[in-house]
This record gives sequence, C-alpha cells and structure tokens, in this order.
Amino acid sequence: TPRVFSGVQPSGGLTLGNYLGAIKRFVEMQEQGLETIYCMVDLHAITVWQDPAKLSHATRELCAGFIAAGIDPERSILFNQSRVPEHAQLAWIFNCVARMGWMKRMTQWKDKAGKNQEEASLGLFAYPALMAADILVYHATHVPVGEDQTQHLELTRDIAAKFNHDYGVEFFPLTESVIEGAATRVMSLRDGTRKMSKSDPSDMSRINMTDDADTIAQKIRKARTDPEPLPSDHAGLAERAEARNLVNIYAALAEMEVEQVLAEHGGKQFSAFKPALAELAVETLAPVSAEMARLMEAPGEIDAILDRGTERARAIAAPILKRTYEIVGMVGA
Ligand code: AQP
Repeated sequence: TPRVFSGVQPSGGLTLGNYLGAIKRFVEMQEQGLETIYCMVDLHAITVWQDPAKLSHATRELCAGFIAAGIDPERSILFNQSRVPEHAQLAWIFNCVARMGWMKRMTQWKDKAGKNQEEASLGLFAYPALMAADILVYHATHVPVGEDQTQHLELTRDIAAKFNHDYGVEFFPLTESVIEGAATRVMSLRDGTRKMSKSDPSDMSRINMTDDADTIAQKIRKARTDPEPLPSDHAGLAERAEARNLVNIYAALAEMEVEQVLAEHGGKQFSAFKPALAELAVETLAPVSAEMARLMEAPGEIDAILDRGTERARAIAAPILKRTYEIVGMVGA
C-alpha cells in the first residue's frame, strides 16, 4: 500500500516556493486518502547554522503553516524530526552504505558549500543520507517534492538498492518522487535562473507566507521581467525565465493550466499582469497566513500536536529500525 512521506526544513519562514512546490501537494495527497507523514526536518536545518530561538520558532511556525494550508493532524502524521531518534539512527547505517563519490556529485552540496567546502559542516555533506533515512524508516513509497530534490530522491533509491544488495534482502522499497503541477520550481523574483529560497539574503527575491498584502504587491511589482508583453502560448515563454516564472506562479495559484493563463493574459504588458497576479496571490495566501498567525497564538496546542505525531511516527519507525539492525547483525536488536 502506498505511504507518503515528505519534509520541510525550519530554516526560515515558509516561502511561496515551499507552499506551491511542496505543501499544496502534501494536502492533495492527504485528500486522496493516502497514508501521509509530514515532518519538520530540524536535524536537516542545523546542517547550516541556526540561531536556537529562531529554530524553535520556525519549527512551530512551519507546523502552523502545514495546518493552515490544510494538513489535518488527525489524518496525517505531523511531527519534528529530532523527536524520532530512529531517523538519525538509520542515517548512520546509511552513512556506511552511501559512497563519498555519490555525495560529492550532489548539486545541492556543491551549491550550498560553495567554494569553501573545507568549512562546510560534515552534516551538510551527509544531508542526503539522512534524507534517505527519513523516507525509508517509514518504508515510504511516494515522496512529493519540488524539482530541486530529484537528485536526492535518486540517491535514496541508490541507497535502498545498495543496502538490499549488500545484505541480500528485499527490505527497503525503491521510493518514487512525485513532482507535479505548474510550480515544481518557483524561481527567485530577482533572478529567473535561481530558485526561490527561504535562505536567499534578499527578502525581495521571495514571497513569504507571513508577508502582508502590501508587501506581496510590492514584491510582485518590483519582480524582474523583460520589456516584452506576455506571449499567447507556452512556446513564447521558452527563452524568458522571469516571464515564465510569473505565469507559472499565476497558474499554480489559480489552479489553471499555463495555456489557459496565456489565453487570458497573452498580449498584456507586465504593468497590467502584475497587479492581477498580486491580487490573486493576496487572495490565495491571506487566509493561510491569517490562520497561521491564529495558530501561533497557542503554541501549546502546536506542541501537543507534535507530541501526538511523534508517538504515531515512532510506532511505525521503531520496528523498521529494529529489523534493519537485525539484518545488519547488531546484537540485542
Ligand atoms: N522554489 C521552489 N519551488 C518549488 N519547490 C520548492 N521547494 C523549495 N523551494 C522550492 C520544495 O519545498 C520542500 C521543502 O524544502 P526545504 O525547506 O526542505 O529545502 P529547500 O529545498 O532547500 O528549500 P529552501 O526554501 O531553498 O530552503 P533553504 O534556503 O533553507 O535551503 C522541498 O520539497 C522542496 O523541493
């Protein structure tokens, strides 16, 4: 039976990229009646420095964001990663299965470590092995993610396959990524070649789920574009990264096909399209951010939801870790 797992890092506030690329998909899979497990991956967040108070705040706010977006903590399991030690335990086993060469090829590692790899944390290098453990400690079969995670999902399959091969078992499933919709890669509002990211130093590059209406409108008004009007079909967006990004965002927010958006707005100047996009963004995001703010007024309730989610997650993860230890030959498992 299908089992869905995915996570988001509490490494800052939620962006429109996280919302459209990931969280909206999470809600859809829950609505399809699948078994869904969603995690605030705090252990991943600390692979780069996090201020402790901000990390706690971001974790609770992320939980509020999930719920405000439509995740029901009864139907889905909602928890923070560090509370379920089985993730880190399985990650160690996977550190011993994965190869250095595999990790060195990861583009996220290369991007985030930058030129100064010697100064990056060991955790940042091992990040994909922990991610594989997050998924496989539940024997999850489907992982909804944005396009930037494709390579990590392939690595997860490689780790599962090598474990199964090395120990001569058919134990870990080969997980499939689910990358769907118009917004699998939302780009920065300042640079159409970079993805929108919560850790981008420029706040103008992203829309945060907590931005107010004026801020959203201002960021969209100032978003970088070219001087041409919108094309009337998809092909006309091919060489126009910034224009394509704004049209994709519109399509994802409106739950329309890109062709439909262009049928309505093709030929318009950005001076006309941007206000329509801003209005749509505010209309769609305002109820979510208002609900997030309301939930954040009762952090005790959020913590209680995470407590309950932790128990339910451990009930699945613990037997899978125990079986893994037995396969590996750990005495007393
Ligand atoms: N720009 C994006 N477009 C579509 N999907 C995106 N995701 C992230 N950015 C975009 C998806 O959101 C999920 C959670 O991401 P994450 O927080 O675990 O890590 P990330 O991909 O590294 O996201 P950020 O916002 O860029 O965070 P930082 O800046 O801390 O690295 C994933 O499914 C991701 O694909």
